[in-house]
Amino acid sequence: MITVHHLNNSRSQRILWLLEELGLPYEIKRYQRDPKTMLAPPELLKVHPLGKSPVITDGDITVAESGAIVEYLVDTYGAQSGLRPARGTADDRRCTYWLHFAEGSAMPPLLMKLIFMRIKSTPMPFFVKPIARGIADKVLSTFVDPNLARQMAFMEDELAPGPWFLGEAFSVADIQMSFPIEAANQRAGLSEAKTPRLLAWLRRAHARPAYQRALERGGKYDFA
Ligand SMILES: N[C@@H](CCC(=O)N[C@@H](CS)C(=O)NCC(=O)O)C(=O)O
Repeated sequence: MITVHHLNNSRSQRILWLLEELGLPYEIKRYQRDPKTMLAPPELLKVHPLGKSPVITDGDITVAESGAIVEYLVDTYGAQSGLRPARGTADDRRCTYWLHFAEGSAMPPLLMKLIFMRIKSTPMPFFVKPIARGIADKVLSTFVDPNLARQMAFMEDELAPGPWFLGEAFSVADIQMSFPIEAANQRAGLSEAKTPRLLAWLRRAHARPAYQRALERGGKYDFA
């Protein structure tokens, strides 16, 4: 039996989605974020030394890191699913690109956005506030926001052939890309004016029955 070590309101939601798309049986072991720090509880350290989610266990195999989990599940159980193109093809190279892009390129500026926005609203002594805010604004305006804008424009262009990241075929690339696009929608503001394809992609993804089933099983998810 596959066990998903699922942190509430987190990236592990997309692993539940993939499992639902694959129609595989699985169980969920739930972990709750600390409401103040938003960090994972220490019990997750018993599953993997980094104590982050998602992690899955499948018998005596433990797999961490969303992209690696997605590859493990689709390669082990999804040969007939059509969710990953045949290896060595142009579509496969494109799929692998998005599997890596999601965490390697898309998430870092989105995480920086979250952190620097939080710094601006964190309670602190009044005389430190203008300095902290000044630094946060500078990092946001000179580095984070321009990178996010370029990245969102890139993803928007890549969806032109649409409707999915590989064109006609829905794939694990879409599942892996769901978290950065949901986070971009929340933190950087997708809009009909600038990113209509990303918004339409998000609506299509969220309308999939497997996505809905994963939401029901996963519990409250603020990104949907
Ligand atoms: N690149 C990793 C990121 C893992 C990660 O940062 N997960 C977050 C949840 S979205 C987490 O566990 N946060 C809680 C913490 O850092 O304590 C992946 O894709 O699996």
